[in-house]
Amino acid sequence: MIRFLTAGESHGKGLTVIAEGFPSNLKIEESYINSHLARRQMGYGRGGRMKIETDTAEILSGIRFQKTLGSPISLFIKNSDWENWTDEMASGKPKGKHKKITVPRPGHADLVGVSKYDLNDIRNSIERSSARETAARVAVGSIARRFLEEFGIHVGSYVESIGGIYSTEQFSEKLFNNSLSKNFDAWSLAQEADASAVRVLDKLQEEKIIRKIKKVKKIGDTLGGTFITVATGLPVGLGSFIQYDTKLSADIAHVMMSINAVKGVEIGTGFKAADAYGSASHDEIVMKNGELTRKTNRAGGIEGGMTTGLPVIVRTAMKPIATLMSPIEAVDLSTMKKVISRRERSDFVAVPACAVIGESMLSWVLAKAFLQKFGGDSMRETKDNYKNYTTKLQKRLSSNFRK
Ligand code: EPS
Repeated sequence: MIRFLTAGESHGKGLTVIAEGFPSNLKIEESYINSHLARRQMGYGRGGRMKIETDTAEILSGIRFQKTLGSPISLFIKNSDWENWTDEMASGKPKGKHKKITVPRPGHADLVGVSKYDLNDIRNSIERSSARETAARVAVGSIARRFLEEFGIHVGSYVESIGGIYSTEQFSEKLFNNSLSKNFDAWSLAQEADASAVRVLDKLQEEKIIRKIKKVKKIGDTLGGTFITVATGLPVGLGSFIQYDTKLSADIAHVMMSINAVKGVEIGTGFKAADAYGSASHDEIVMKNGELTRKTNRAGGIEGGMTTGLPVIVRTAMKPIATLMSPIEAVDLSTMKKVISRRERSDFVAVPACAVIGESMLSWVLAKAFLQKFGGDSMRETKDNYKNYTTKLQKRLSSNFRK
């Protein structure tokens, strides 16, 4: 069983993450983790903070000579911006007078945060609710990703839309139609997306989106969007139908919804399937080259809460960033009078980054389900268990049902 915990404030010294439960002897390098942290920082439409930070993870424990020890892995990501906040974010006595934030931003955790935690400065709520925390999730997700790679499982994503601008090409339809070659791997999809400034797969769409972001920047507004996360190379049967909390689909929805600003998740054709006939919604079972497979993958690789062996496909919706430069109504808590909401440095669009965070969270739940099924204290043991199950699967199935 793997688990992780993150700690850290947006403008504190940095972010810490502790992960536990990975088998020993998994090869991993700091540079690998950092390459994914850099991907999270990309994307046209980010704010000033990304110019200050070059996120890198320092390994504090759990890894020796580029291999996991089986002990808790702890990572530290320094906040370069901390230097500008040493007085404002001091853990000791405040130095002199400091200005409290009294106007909550609609759409952010500000108002509910100060109400719930009995705080007298909105800064105390902003710091932990900030999406800065997702850097720690990408760092820890990259360990899960490295683990999955050892089994030929790859995770990738692309941005489907920003501000309602979609491609005329239906890339997701291609995924659902299972028209991809067996060698298709989700990482190549991610690399294709990484080559775009907004992580889309269509040049014309990219141009339109950049034009819209430029416009939005000018008027001080923000945009949201949708992205598709894909995992390939999965074995049949991760997750289970036994209990509500063992279904992999539920775990996927949980981790995706846990990402800041995410408001919707679909697996496979999702909400569209609700409008279609059953005969046009399910994936017919066929024999192909002596193997059981499906004609389509509308289920998005999950049936009964378990992996079918086809790519897992998840669509996620991110709402527009809640910090606006343009006016939006709020109440100043120091006077309880109407005001126009406060300005604060932020991103204009963070959908490309959100997609990378989505990859990290999907990697995490898949690695968790994988280790729940195959276990193992060392990579050798996990690999033996995996091989034993996967090589005998088809044979076992046909001998069980032979007349
Ligand atoms: C972010 C760091 C934050 C924001 C952004 C994402 O840094 P700062 O507040 O210093 O500008 O840029 O956070 C949000 C959009 C948010 O709503 O909290 C990061 O590291 O990704």
